[in-house]
Amino acid sequence: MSSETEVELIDSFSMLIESLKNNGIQNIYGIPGIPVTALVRSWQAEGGKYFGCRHETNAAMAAGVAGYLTGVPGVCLTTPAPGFLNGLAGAANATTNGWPMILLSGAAGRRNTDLQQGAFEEMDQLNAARPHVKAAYRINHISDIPIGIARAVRTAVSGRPGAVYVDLSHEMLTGTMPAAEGEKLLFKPVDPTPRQLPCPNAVKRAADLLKSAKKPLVILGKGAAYAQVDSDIKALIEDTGIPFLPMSMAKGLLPDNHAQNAGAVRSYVLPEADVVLIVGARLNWLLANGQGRTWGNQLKKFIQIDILPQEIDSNVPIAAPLVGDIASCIAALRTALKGMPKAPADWLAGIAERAAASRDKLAPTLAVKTAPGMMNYRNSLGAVRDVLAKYPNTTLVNEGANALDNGRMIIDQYLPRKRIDSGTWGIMGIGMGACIGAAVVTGEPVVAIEGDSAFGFSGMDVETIVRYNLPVTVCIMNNGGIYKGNETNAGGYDDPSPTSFTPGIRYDKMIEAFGGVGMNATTPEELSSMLETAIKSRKPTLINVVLDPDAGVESGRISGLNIERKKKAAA
Ligand code: FYN
Ligand code: ADP
Ligand code: MG
Repeated sequence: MSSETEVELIDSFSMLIESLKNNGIQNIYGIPGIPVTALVRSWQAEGGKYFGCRHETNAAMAAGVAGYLTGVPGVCLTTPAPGFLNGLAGAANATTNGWPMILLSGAAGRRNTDLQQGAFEEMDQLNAARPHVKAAYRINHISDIPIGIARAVRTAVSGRPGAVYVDLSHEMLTGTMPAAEGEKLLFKPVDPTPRQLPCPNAVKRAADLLKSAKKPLVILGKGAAYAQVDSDIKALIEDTGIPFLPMSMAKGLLPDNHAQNAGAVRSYVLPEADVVLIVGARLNWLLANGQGRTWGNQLKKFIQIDILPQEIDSNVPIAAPLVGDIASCIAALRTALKGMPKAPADWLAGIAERAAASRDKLAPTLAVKTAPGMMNYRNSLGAVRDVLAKYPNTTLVNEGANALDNGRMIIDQYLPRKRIDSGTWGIMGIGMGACIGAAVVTGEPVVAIEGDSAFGFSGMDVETIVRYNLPVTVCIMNNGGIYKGNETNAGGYDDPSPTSFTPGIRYDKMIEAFGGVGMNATTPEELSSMLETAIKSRKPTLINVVLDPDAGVESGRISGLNIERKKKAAA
């Protein structure tokens, strides 16, 4: 006869769920399957919100965007092997963009995996993830879950944010322990995103340099938007009277119609400026690596605010590095600049005059009339711009080549963190994931301006948008191809060209199949009224925007990065 008494157990699912909640995680994006299906059910049963997507990359993109917008890591949960690899693409994108997210994945048993014995969905995921994320951890035992999740969150949000991969080993997922012992291990981490104060000497050096400038310029990057110190950044810029140039996702940190915005004269201010204060932006390809013709072929005196010490001097020498978190650096700099005279008035006046001329030049191209079904990027996006100006709370998601470049130039932003785009890598495939993440965390309307090619990478997740009834309007800029829709096969035979799609696709029928609202716009007037109806309705809507197949240019504004075939050289 046994004299055993029963002990209450806690399982790994409960430990994971409680640990995520202790770290402020409210939403999970993913796709269930072996071995994590029951984990997802349990998460919902315990009151967690779950957004089931149709492709893991889109779920991971949603998580990355949610992390960017809130500062709390977005969480994506995948199944092993290919599911994990699909999610890893989104995690890598989040890391490259400096966005906090956590990719959790179920994994096959370690015994089989490490001996390569061929388990179901066997893959060495930890090592596959490592080069593409800020850190990769594996939790092997149920008792390590609280520390493992806290470690993942702290790594994702502190310093330069990024994605963290957490391998949920089979051994851990099947584990249990006495409930009383497990509960004792659960904890809420203290201050996961600590302030990192800049050194006073560095602040003085930066302030002195800025005071000496004749033609100062501030460049705002998405790090500045992420930092959520909008009013301090605005005050620094307005108090000093220095013109600012927003990187694409920093548009709206100060409104695009601000008198000091130099965005419409980018190619004038970059070479002209003498001292450039960079706030949360990198001197990568998007800023011509800080050198060359874009910068007037001269080394600028750069002041760079960044939380990552090794970002400094990554491309060109930085005269005044200011390493710390943006909130602390801006506060310290404002104190050090107290009483500084405003930036020279002729510099600002020259910029304002040229910017007005650029805007005046652009305006008539936005109002051009075209035959029905023959819109171009200018008049279609001009219509979008005018509608969105009435709904500044709307998040704009924007990807493509011409759709991206024209969208960035034409559509004004009025509020911070309301523009999400192809980002640091300049990639396609962010679209529906970004819409889902933004709609979930903001609760406000989202409008996606998608190249028809760009949309293809994530299009199936329109169904997710419909299923969760998210207030998303997707506009497909449909010219029937990549860059253009009218290219012919260079070989002269019958197959389509590499950049062509089926002509005349009705993408609006796709969302109708899922139960959403489809619309087909052939003129700017139609587009304008359909878009406004869609935003107001908050119903999942897709507008097929019919463009001239000849609209667009190869590679958009970055055609210089493309490689052409070379057959002849000057003798
Ligand atoms: C900007 N501009 C304007 C305005 N805003 N003119 C009038 N009115 C307004 N409101 C002008 C601006 O001064 C530039 O002209 C031009 O419009 C374009 O502005 P942008 O986009 O700021 O400048 P540019 O040179 O294109 O910017 C470089 C860049 C950017 C690399 C930062 O192109 C970018 O973010 N690209 C991402 C591309 C990408 O990821 N593509 C996806 C892959 S496509 P000038 O001053 O005359 O130059 C795969 O093939
Ligand atoms: P953009 O593409 O808009 O130019 P990047 O993503 O290249 O912007 O640069 C953002 C920079 O901001 C990164 O170098 C990152 O380390 C930095 N950063 C992000 N958050 C903070 C923060 N809170 N404090 C300081 N720097 C930050
Ligand atoms: Mg196209």
